[in-house]
Amino acid sequence: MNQNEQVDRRAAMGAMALIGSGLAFAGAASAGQPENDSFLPIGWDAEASEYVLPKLPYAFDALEPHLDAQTMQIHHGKHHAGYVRGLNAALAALAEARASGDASLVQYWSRKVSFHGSGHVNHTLFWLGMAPAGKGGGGQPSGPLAEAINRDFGGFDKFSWQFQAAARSVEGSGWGWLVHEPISGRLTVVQVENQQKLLMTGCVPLLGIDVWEHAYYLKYQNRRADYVAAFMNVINWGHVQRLYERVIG
Ligand code: MN3
Repeated sequence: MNQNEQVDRRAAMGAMALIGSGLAFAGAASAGQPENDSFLPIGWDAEASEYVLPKLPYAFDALEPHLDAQTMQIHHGKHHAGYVRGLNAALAALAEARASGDASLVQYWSRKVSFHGSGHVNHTLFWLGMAPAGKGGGGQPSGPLAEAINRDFGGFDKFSWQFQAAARSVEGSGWGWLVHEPISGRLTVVQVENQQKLLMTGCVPLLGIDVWEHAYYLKYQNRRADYVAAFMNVINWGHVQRLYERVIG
């Protein structure tokens, strides 16, 4: 890898930090630590200096019946893998575009880096935000996260309604997210279109639900609301709590 590519990768990582994913890369920086300490293993191979598809933290069928095995397999192995490939390719193309001095090409590939990079981070957080129902998945949060949810939403049920309503009503493809807004220090729910549009700069993503049709269509067809309701049964609140506690320090 030449120096330009290194600079571009650093710039891309900086750009993603700006859209609220800086926390995720804290996990990448601690890759040398024991595996169980790597609480956000974003797929990054430091030796090859490229992004890689992280392994799912459970079997493809572990989230049945809420999320079916075939959807999980295709979503992880094809869609998420596609964002990883797209990100690596876009970064290489961006370096070439900059070297060529063509500003419109630089803009084009910057958009691709933003889209695929966000896709990679979003999906990593999505997998980690789930666990088998009754075995780490479902229920309600506790500790500081529960207190913050009570403070900022008026209780878990009101949060749950807001989160599901946001996810259900995304126009087209996108995500519903629970985020920490660092200026006010409050939690809020936001919609994201595609992989990154509408995201407020600086917000730190804590829990996301993918509402692209590829996330649910095989099992739920057009019934997005049923998929969103089912997702509530597999939320890994332990993971979200650890993430939140690290964010608020
Ligand atoms: Mn997806």
